[in-house]
Amino acid sequence: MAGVGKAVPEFEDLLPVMAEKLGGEGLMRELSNGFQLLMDKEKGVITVESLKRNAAVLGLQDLRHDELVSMVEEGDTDGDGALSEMEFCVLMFRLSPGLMEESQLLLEEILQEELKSAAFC
Ligand SMILES: [Ca+2]
Repeated sequence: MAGVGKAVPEFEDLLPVMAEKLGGEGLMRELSNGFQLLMDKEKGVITVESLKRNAAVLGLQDLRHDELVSMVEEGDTDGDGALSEMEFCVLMFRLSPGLMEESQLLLEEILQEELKSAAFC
């Protein structure tokens, strides 16, 4: 998978393994933990600044500022300049081509769960 998902190379190999080990719900929990680690505690979303502050936690401290910016831009589907938890999870899946290919069913299961829980918001 050369040249794919350069922004966060560590996740490419981890996600499919984690998905296999943890199942859909467990993986979602791990992604949620990752989100908590990276988010701006006051705003409850991931911003470029919060990414920069917390990237070292996930071993991403070597990412340049413009890479962090493009990571946020890439995942920011509603265009508010920050990543919500859902946007973050979707981005992680998109950055993990292996997971996308191998775990379509898993992803569907997760999205269905998300839709269910989103209905309560
Ligand atoms: Ca957003």
